[in-house]
Amino acid sequence: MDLSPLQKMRLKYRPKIPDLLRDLAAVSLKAQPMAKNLSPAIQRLFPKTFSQTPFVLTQGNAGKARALKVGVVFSGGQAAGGHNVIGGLYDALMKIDPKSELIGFLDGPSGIIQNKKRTLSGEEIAFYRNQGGFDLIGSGRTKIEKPEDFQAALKNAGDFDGLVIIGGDDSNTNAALLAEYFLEHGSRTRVVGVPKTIDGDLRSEDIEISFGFDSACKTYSELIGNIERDALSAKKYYHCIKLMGRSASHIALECALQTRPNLTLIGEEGKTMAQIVDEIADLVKRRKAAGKEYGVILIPEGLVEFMPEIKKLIQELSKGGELSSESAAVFADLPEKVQKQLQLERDPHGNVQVSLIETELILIEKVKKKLEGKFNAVQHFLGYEGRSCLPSNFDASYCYALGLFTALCIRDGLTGVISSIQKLKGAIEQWHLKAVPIVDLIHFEIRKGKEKPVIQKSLVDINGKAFLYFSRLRKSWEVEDRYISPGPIQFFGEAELTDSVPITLE
Ligand code: FBP
Repeated sequence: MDLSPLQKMRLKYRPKIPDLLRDLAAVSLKAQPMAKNLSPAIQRLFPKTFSQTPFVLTQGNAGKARALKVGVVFSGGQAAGGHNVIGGLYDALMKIDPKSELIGFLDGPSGIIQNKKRTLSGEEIAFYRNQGGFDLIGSGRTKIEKPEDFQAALKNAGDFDGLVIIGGDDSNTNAALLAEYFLEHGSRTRVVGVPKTIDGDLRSEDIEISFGFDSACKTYSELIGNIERDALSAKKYYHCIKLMGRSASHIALECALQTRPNLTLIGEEGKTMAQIVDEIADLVKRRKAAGKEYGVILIPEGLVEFMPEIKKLIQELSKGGELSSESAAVFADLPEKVQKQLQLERDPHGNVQVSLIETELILIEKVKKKLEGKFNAVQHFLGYEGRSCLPSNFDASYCYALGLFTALCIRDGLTGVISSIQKLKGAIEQWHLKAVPIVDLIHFEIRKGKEKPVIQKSLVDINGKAFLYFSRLRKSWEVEDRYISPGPIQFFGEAELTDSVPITLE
């Protein structure tokens, strides 16, 4: 791949780092004892790791270090900043002991199962610093699931000091299961997860945000702002923009706050399809009465699984057999291509492939019918274009610090934990670093008809600060055009422009 002048300049960017990560030999991880109340089922599944406490990074001599052999894998969808996690890992390992080795497993978890790997050199990594994508080692969605997958992982990575899994909720569930398996089989390999996903749904009290969310939302907001300006200029279309973000509507909420479209649907509000169609039709009528036959509507891709009519239909379709009379009626009334999209295979983790379902088309067709054709809509999907952009300064620094910290978790012998950085909206120098036991985030869910342990997805909290702030403002954006066009991610200039954090984090 050749680099543009901007990409070349970004290679030289030095991410800011928290004060605690300046001298790695002068800090160490300290246990933070806490009362735990995990279900017996979790305790049975994770007998070796369920009692793990969180650890926080504090000043204090780390003791004698030795060379470490560490594997790293990208798992799942791309998210800007991943290469900086690898850069941070590599730099920390070299500081711990220059004889350390960082090994990249290729093309996702299948690389661990099939033993496809290569040692990463400093020169090679230098070419990927502050760049988007995961192409240094590739990514994939294979799930380490079958007994033979775990055996292969033990064979191929069981003599390492650490294995770093950079992934979302499903991949970090895998990290917890692998950590347990390695311990059970006497392996010294520590498994540490890194919270990645543009979806922003890997959140908890301890994980403020996953990396990639900021850059993706900034990229989408730039494009939404451009579309708003176009709508305001031409005054002839309703732009219906589906936004990536499986299940949770965090991306739609963040982009709405950044761009102020006329309507943003939030799946977690739990509206039915009929209610949503009425809401859009009513908006169109009210704007027409104000002389406006254009507008911008944001639709989260996960909405399709929140609308009860479609949710039920998807469930019945995936069970096979005959549809109930209600579902059959809903199905018959959908555009033919959406009917096919609803029947696509699930991904290896059992998720409905919502990015391939044209939810915006379902709504456009229904609103058109209701308004007797008087809805001049243009369909958009903003998805993959936000996952591999040049990372924002926030994601570049966040990811670099995650990489440095993850190396320390391995150096200090932690396993079955996920790296977490806290106080992210404050000064980077003051960020807190914590290793959170993954088992604490796990619960049971039905996937592909079976009960499975998974990290609970964090949805938009409709009683939370961010949503309440949005819901106070949104009425005033409906008929009046209060659009904001934030422009592209900025890398040079005032800190206010270059170093902003997501609004929903604030
Ligand atoms: P992760 O959960 O792996 O980070 O992926 C998230 C995501 O980008 C979703 O927003 C989207 O629905 C899905 O991946 C698309 O999957 P694929 O890349 O397999 O088409």
